[in-house]
Amino acid sequence: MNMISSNTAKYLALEDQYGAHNYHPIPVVLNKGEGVYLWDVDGKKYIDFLSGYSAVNQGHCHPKIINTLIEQAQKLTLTSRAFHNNLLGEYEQFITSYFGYQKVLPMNTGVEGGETAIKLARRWAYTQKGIEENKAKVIFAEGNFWGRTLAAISSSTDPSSYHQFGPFMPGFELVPYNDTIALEKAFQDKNVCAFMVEPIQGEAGVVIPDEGYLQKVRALCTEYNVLFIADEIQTGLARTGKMLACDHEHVRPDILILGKALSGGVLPISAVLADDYIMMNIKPGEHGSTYGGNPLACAVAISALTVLKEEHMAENANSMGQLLRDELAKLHSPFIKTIRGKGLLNAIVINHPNPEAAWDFCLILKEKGLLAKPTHGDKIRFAPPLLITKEQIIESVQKIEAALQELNQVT
Ligand code: IF1
Repeated sequence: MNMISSNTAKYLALEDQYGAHNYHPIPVVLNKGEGVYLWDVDGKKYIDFLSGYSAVNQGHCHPKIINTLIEQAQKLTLTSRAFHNNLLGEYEQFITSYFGYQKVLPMNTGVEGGETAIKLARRWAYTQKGIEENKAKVIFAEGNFWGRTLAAISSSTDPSSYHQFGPFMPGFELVPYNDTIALEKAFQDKNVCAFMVEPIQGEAGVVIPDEGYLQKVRALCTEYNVLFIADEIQTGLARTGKMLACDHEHVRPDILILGKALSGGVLPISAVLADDYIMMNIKPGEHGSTYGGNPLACAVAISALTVLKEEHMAENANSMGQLLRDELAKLHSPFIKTIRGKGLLNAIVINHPNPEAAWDFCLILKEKGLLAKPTHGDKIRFAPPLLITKEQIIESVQKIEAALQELNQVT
């Protein structure tokens, strides 16, 4: 089932010997990407159903984004924030008007965006809400994932994220996801300053809350003067069929965190957006990062955001996602327990006595020319780039169907 060429094995051996073993990747070595396609070192072609965990929404090596990267890279890549550069202000104006916020704080990785949002919330708590210093609390939802830093894992309910990395960040509390009764109860504590939540939980296996959940979160945050922080790092940027997943319920978070596809998969770019009453409480020299707001990132982000709208990727994600779910349902496979998703953020839950079945299924999919990877055991994320066509969806489902027929024989 899982044939690995000697060429591929050579690359795997290098990583095994010289690299930390902090991942367990699908055994494929890729060296070229274009649109929805990836190629491995043996020239085999694949359809990408992971999209770099939603960092490659615009498709691999999108020509407009790559041309922007090349052009800017030959001019100026980094000034640090010790000085100004000609692109930061233009980018800040572009992205704040694109999403409708007064200010943006540019960072690099998604988790830095999360850390920044929490620092902004705590600072607002002490300077505006009047919470006693070092007493501010932030509420998170069970099943959340917002990165790998010590603060991020301090809010995690997944032992593989936090086990043996303690001690943990104080002032973080948890409520069940999709439960506004528990959330309102937590808001009775006057020291609560923010609720940080993913509109759809990605890592948990594409967990979609009830219709109206986000509207209730918005109303409760307003009622109790608690900041609504939306982590749209994975769900944002057209992935769920709207520019933001919050747009499905027409809610506006107080703090919006973006990352991943903000660069189209070209380099790490994140952004935290908020209005002045939140953003202006951090004074010069109190937060930042070496690469935050670098001119190369500014140019690439403008291009990546422009492409999303120019190529109507949210609309395509909406229609292609519905087609994918409909075609998967038609398979009536006994091995698929659940099909769920919004736009092109989807997952199937594998129904099989063998706990390794989802992994084995992804190995068979690889042989059929489709790349996906399980999350949390039995769930497999199906999240191709947002420019996927109807023909490519049909081709993908044919590969999935063939793999399902083979699953029976191998596990
Ligand atoms: C890994 C998971 C996905 C995220 C949300 C913040 C971040 C992420 C909703 C942090 C990052 C990545 C991290 C990467 C794999 C991937 C992932 F499986 F880990 F959980 F997508 F679901 N908020 N998710 O999904 O952004 O700092 O990584 O730029 O750590 O293995 P980052």
